[in-house]
Amino acid sequence: TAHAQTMDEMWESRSSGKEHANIQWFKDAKFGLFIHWGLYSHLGGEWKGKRYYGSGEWIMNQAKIPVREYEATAATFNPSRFNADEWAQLAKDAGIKYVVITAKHHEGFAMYDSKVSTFDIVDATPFKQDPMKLLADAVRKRGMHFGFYYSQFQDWHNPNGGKNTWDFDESKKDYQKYYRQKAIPQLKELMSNYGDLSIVWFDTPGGLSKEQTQQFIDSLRLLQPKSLFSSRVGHGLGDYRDYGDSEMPAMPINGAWESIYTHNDSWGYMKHDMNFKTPETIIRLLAEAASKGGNLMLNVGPDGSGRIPAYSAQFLRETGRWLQVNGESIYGTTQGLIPQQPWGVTTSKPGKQYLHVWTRPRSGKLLIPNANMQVQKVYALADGQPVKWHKRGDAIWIDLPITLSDAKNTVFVLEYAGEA
Ligand code: FHN
Repeated sequence: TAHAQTMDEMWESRSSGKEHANIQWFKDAKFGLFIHWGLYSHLGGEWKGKRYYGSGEWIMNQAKIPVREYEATAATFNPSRFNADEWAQLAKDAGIKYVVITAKHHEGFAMYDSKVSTFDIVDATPFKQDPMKLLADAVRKRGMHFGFYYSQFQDWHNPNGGKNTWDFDESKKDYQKYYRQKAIPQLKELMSNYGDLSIVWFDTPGGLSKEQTQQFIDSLRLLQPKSLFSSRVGHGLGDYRDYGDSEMPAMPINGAWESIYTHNDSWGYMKHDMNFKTPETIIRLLAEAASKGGNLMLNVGPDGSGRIPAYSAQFLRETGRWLQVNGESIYGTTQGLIPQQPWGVTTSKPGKQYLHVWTRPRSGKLLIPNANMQVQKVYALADGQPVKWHKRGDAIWIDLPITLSDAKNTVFVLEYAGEA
């Protein structure tokens, strides 16, 4: 009998069927860097002396700033300390494999040289340069993938764009006109003038039926057939599945997917938000996403002067140092065969289980219950030191060293023969 397909079932069937021909790099990548950077970064979560909390990139909406007043802030937006090579090198040092940056967020401001609107960084600011071009080149030069975020429906600057209800009457808006006059022409600019894009990251869909969304996708595909489109294009379409913001699936998920977290609480720069996740948290989120078969895309919010917050830079580098030693247990892995345990998570490569140990049991004995695998050896990934293990019934017991070499996440490799 027919029943409504759940989102999970829909993506399950998609992953067992026809996937995008260029999906494998994404599945292997595991670690992406998201960058929210716009006019909102210049405001930093403050408007007329009042602090706003939550998401800095929503300040125009939160403070109900009229379009004309918001536009005026561009006159003093001058990110003169922006350095594309520094950002790209930081990503590289952090072990990042792909970078996605906001070309236009809900505020409607283009962070690149757009001919479609003068509300862009080249025409409206004293900076007068196109940082996206520099960043795209710097990222690709270092062997990482590059993509653009584009808010395809919400546009608080355009009278026909979604969700500005303080200046415009939502019921009078012509969304089709917005797509025709702004979103599609701008996406075409981004997909024509910035070299090969690995990802186009859509966000908060609206105003299009499923058929119209498919047409929208098809017309853009022609420009960059190899580029992956995120699922937030809407209607269950797109090439890989994005979870909700700061959402990690509870169980392993088949097919290509991504979990999206931000480094502090805001996506866009917010002066008064210091709630940065520690390297330990970042590394464990990364390992957890990999253990369930997906990627982590971690966001940073550079400020209005063009600098990535010091804590983001420091903690990303520390994550990169961990990956230098332990990258084998993350990149190119698939979901763990051993489900999440009280001590941590696991990832897989053929014949190997990587045990990501977060908590050393008091007894020093690590339990893997219901393990049918034919264990051959177990050793620490960092230094290759073998560790003792034994089997009792269905369980494997591993004798951990007195101290774990890395309190954030110590990886042990369990090699096994035959089928698991
Ligand atoms: O509303 C946005 C938000 O500002 C931010 O860009 C996040 C990032 O995933 N996406 C939207 C909400 O899902």
